[in-house]
Amino acid sequence: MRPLATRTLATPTRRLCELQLSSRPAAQLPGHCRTRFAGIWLLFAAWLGVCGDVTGAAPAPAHFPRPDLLSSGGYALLYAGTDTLQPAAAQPTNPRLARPRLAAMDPKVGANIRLGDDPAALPPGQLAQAEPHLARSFTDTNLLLATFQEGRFTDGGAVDCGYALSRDGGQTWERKLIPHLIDAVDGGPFTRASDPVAGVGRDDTLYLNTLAIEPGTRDWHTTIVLSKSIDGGQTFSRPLTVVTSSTDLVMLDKQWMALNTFAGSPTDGRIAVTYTRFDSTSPSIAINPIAVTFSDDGGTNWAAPRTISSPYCQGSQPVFLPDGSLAVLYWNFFGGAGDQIEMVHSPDGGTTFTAARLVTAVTRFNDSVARDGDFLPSATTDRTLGVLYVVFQGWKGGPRIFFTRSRDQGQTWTTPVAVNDTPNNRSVFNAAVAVSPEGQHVSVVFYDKRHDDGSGKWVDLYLAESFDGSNTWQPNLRLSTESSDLTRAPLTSSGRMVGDYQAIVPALNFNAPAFAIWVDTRDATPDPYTVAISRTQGSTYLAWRGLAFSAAEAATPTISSPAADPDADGLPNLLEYTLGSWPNHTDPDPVRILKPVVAGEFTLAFEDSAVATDVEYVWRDSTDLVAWSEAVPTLSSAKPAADPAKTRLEFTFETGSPQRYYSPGARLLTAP
Ligand SMILES: [Ca+2]
Ligand SMILES: [Ca+2]
Ligand SMILES: [Ca+2]
Repeated sequence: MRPLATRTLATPTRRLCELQLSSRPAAQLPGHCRTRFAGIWLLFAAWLGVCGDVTGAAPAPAHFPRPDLLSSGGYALLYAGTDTLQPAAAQPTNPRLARPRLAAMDPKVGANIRLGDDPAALPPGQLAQAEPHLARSFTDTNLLLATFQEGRFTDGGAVDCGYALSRDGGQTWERKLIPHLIDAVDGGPFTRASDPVAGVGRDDTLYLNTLAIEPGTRDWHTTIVLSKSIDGGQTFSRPLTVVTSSTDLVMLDKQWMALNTFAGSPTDGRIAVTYTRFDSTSPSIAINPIAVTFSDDGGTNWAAPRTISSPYCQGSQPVFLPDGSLAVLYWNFFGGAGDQIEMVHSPDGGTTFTAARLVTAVTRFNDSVARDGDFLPSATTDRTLGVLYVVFQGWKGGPRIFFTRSRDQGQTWTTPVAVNDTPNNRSVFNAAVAVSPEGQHVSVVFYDKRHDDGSGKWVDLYLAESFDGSNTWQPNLRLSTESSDLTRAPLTSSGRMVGDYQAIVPALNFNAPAFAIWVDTRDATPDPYTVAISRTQGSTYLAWRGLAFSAAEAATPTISSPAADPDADGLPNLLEYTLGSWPNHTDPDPVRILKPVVAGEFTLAFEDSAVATDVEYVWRDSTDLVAWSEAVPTLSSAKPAADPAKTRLEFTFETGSPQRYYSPGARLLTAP
């Protein structure tokens, strides 16, 4: 039955269970560099210098949430031995006989790729993967790191967590179990594993964050661990302890990891881990607030955990913002509006937190067949403006995948909009969001039952996509070429387990596509699959204006027009947009002299957004800063920058005599 469980803990489990239940509870550039003398001219002479002079709370609830509304992983183990459990799913012997539909895919959608075979270490009959997550390198767009539960138990957790690494942009994957974790696999310290999260640091250190479970003296004992690889995935460290239960009456659950990959921000390189702390140490009331800890040394040492939410929360999502501050979103079961998503903000990246800010109230939706992430929002940010983007499943006249965003660090949020166009109110669940570095390409994946035959067991992976920062949404796209039969997944007490979450990483430019990961059952047992989704539209100034400015500011041309420079840093908004800088504070000089002036020639270089195709650069020069004329580069080039979201531009000018000032400018190719 449970080949790798070393102990049955029925008695304390039942006690704790009862306690819980009863205690209340292109830039078109430059390549050809059209230097039209029209449009918006920008004066950079002040810092560009003369050529040749180069410088360059809610009330306590009446009832504790039902166990089926709490999370997966460790917590479900609390109910082992009770009658809430159901037998394992039968594995069909000839599943292809029942396989429905082969989809014709949109050309932008790549092949569905299975991430390798089930590991030999898994017991026969326990070959289900679940709960996949995915991360991607910032420097090598072909490097992808996936992780997922391996050998899901019906009563919580898995035999192990596994990972898969691709070095060729998702075409082939090398798949292994996370080493040094599980006793029965390779002598590791733990018995089961769950809730895997992948991350890649800016230095390409690979991180796998796991909830590890072992029998304790009274109940199951939980430890959140971090495995890391500093050799590109050749080897992973022994698991580093992030935080461990102080007592078996405290169960850690549903952790999530965020890496600060924003160079130059005050907490650059910090790893933050949030989790739910199910605490039954008080005989009168059990609580489950969100807690946070962080490490500044790659996971060796961790800050003392602190509680950051009210007592009855779950589903935390930490997100570092470009200024190094930390947003943590989570679900509050007993907020002022009942079920609601909240956010706390830590300006110092994890030490001090604001009071909770309401994101939105939610009417919860649960799929009838699948166990799903009905209280797990998915959150992310862009890499320039620090807008927060959040998706979640809910109910509004039917099952919906909702989207909301905040451009002011969670103080105000847009009214949630449904982004699925599923006909007939068919079920949708397990939403995950990714957003492009400049913030305009928003990709949301979710399970969708629009192709179900009425049995309720068939799901597909679908995509909702916006190219204008979520102002408008494209028609949903099918991503899975075949429907998956949920009844091939392990049957937990709260439904068929393909996972409480899945994931997507964003496209980084037109050539580095987004990748979604999900659990698919087409090959008899649940398996992790990925699919690439190409970006097909660039960004626009208009959408940027909506993300960078409030509605009032966007309606004020002196603040938000392309030529305006509200932060008076010499960069008009149009260049703030293409360069990916921030229009509301001074940015360092983005245009640099690349080569010193020699023989009457010099080269200017800078990097701009690889997806801004509605702008062209123009140049002019002057000998006296008064009279200006068009300056035509003798040479211009555009090539990929070290940052895949950027293009490196170079313009070479002949200076002649006398000395001249040069002023780069840009103009919109389309009217705002
Ligand atoms: Ca499998
Ligand atoms: Ca400016
Ligand atoms: Ca600025």
